[in-house]
Amino acid sequence: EVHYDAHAVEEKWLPVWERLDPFRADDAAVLTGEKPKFYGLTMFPYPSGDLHMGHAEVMALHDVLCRYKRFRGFEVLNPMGWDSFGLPAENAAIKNDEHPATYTYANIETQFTSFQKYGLSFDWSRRLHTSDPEYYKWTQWLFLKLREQGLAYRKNSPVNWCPNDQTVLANEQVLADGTCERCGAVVTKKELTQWYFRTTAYAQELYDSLDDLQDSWIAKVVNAQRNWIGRSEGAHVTFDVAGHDPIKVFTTRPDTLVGATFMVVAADAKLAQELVAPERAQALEDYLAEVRKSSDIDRLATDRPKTGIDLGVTATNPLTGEEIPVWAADYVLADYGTGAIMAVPAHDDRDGEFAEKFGLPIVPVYDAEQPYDKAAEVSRAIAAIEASGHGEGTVNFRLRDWLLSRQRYWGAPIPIIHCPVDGEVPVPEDQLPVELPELRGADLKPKGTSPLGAATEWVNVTCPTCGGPATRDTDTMDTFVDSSWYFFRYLSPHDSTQAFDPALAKAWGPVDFYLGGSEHAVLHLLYARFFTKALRDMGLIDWDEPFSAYLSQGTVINNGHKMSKSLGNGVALGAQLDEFGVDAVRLTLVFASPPEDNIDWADVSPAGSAKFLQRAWRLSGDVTSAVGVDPGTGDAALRKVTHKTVHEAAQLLDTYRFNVVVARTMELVNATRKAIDSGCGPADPAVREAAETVAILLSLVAPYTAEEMWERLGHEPSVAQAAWPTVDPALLVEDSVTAVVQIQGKVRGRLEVAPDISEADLEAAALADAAVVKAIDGRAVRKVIVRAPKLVNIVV
Ligand code: ANZ
Repeated sequence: EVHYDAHAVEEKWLPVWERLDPFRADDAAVLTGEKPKFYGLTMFPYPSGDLHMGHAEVMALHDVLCRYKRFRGFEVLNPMGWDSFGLPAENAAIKNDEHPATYTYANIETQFTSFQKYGLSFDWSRRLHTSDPEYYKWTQWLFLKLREQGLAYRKNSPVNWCPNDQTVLANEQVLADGTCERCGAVVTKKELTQWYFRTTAYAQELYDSLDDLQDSWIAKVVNAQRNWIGRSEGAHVTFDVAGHDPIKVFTTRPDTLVGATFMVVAADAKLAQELVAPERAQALEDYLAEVRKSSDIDRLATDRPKTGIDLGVTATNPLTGEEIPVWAADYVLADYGTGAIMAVPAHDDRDGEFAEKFGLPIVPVYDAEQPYDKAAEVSRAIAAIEASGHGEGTVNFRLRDWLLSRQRYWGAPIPIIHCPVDGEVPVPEDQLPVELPELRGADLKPKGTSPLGAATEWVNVTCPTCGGPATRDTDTMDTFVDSSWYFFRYLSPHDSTQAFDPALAKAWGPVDFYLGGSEHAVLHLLYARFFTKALRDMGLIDWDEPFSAYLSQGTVINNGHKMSKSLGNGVALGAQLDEFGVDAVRLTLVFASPPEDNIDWADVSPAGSAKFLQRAWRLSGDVTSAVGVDPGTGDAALRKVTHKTVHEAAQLLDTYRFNVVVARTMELVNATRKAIDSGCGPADPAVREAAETVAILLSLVAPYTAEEMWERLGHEPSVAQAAWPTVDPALLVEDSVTAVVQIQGKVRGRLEVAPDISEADLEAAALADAAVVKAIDGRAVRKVIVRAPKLVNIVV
């Protein structure tokens, strides 16, 4: 028996595939409508190190679907590139004392080689890197377009500041425990002038259109998006203050207005400074110094002792007319709602604790023990408040604008020039890209201002408007900006005249299936959705959502734990590939579990996968060595298994149950082996049909083995270009089904019957069955209920 050498097979087919290039996506076929399109996208990697087990998993899973869609007649676009700007490269570069570009592009080459060896069906002609000037030129262009629309602006505000990375962080990059997503340091606040994207302009639509994604996106991600956007219905209510503008609050419980016995303003909101009585100003100052030390998460924690100070002013409760004190505290956040609340200590826990601590009055509005129709009462309260002219019903979102400025080097420069005369001036389009200055040998260590400030020649420019001396903006963009639109750039990655071709976007968009890690479930997806809606409103595309279907894969773990250096349980992808071969590793990852579940590497067997692949491969040898032997007549039982497998595989693939497809393929291999060894023999045409089907199904997961089988079966490469097997419906019909016979509701017998048996025949067969006769035991049959072909119910 010839042994199948995985590594030799890999080396044999790689150059063939490169020559055949079967995965290049044909724009013309889609533009003309000649073929239906399928745009499959999987998240592109950061070029930090070589590919790892997580990449291997997501890429293997995604490849199954893309290869399948190609078989089904779709023109498939499956591109890959690198998210190559950002902190990981910059930090590694600082550590190794080299330029981020050196590190980045060396890693990209390493990863590219690994990707190729891994046998994925990417269209490499569309490869892109977000750190290439030909890419970030258009990132900068998009920034300017958004600014033109009023969707990019600068403001001075307290920002999340990582004292370790010395950089600003978006809210999304601060973990639930108030630490930096990247380095774990406790995040503090700092006042800075920063660039923002106005994501809040789309809050309502970003929230509402989740309804349309409900069925095609994995549920937990839809929920994560909903929670992040955080839609609350309620009312704005205004409270008059003598000698001052009224205080406006956002409340979800306008029905409790009569119980609002005091107000609380965020201690760090401007409003607190404006309201405070002169004799309380110093107290506020002292309190504020304390508040600045704590994170938003701490401030909102319910179990935290309440702190605050009386601002020495009062406001009028518009419903009771009573004068109520106004306090400042840290449990009210400056940038949520209006930064001020009406406190209802009887019905809100935090207000309650605050009132107890400071001896403020507590007035119940209703008896919490009694039934209370909250929704109705809220509507009624809103109507009353509106009638009184003290406010109106409103919707509030937790979503904040997206802070995109970074004081780091390795990112796309913000294409703005600051002129003492003309203010903010956009870099003219024909001067894009604003290329990063090389800064060789410069100190990139974070200092709180951008290292680009040191590039004097680069910074000092003439103002495009007045020609006077001006300076470039020295901040770079958050890398999430780069990845918010990369799926557009894949459509024409080398187009030097535009970010993307609207005709191609119309033809290929939106992305039909997106697979990626759940760590990007909130941020990246939300930002890509925001960009898409903004581009639509600029008239550049005609669709509303970027990703029609979204799935996040599970994690590859080991011995029940996330792979980590400290646990020493990491599994190196390279070593696995060396030991078992690409196909065995891919098959193991796809077979291990449904795509969304974690895979414990301790529970799977790449050696078992390799063995199975050998078994499958041997079928092709048996078929060809049988040439010259008398052909059979087409073993009916095997043909049925084959056709049923293809039929089921299609349904399973359409619903992403890739692991079950592998299981069915294994069953088909077993059935074929049995037919060869102890059935119709290898020369029977049914065996060839089965072996060819195995090759096609296997090509979704184990392309090398499949290609090798396909060749041995006498076909030209590539199996990826083969036709998907046509299912003969006649072969799907079951020969028999099991009918259950019940007596007094208890199962007393089972019969194998024809699926189209008549009710009368089934009844007769049931009453004649020996087990049933015995169970009836001579009693009179009073009634027989027949549901052909599955059930007979006998009452005695
Ligand atoms: C009075 C009231 C009575 C409230 C009651 C709640 C219960 P969500 O659902 O998260 O939107 N609030 C408003 N602005 C705030 C801020 N900047 N910082 C902290 N808390 C703030 O929550 C809205 C509710 O949270 C609002 O409704 C307000 O308290 C509080 F029995 O008003 B409520």
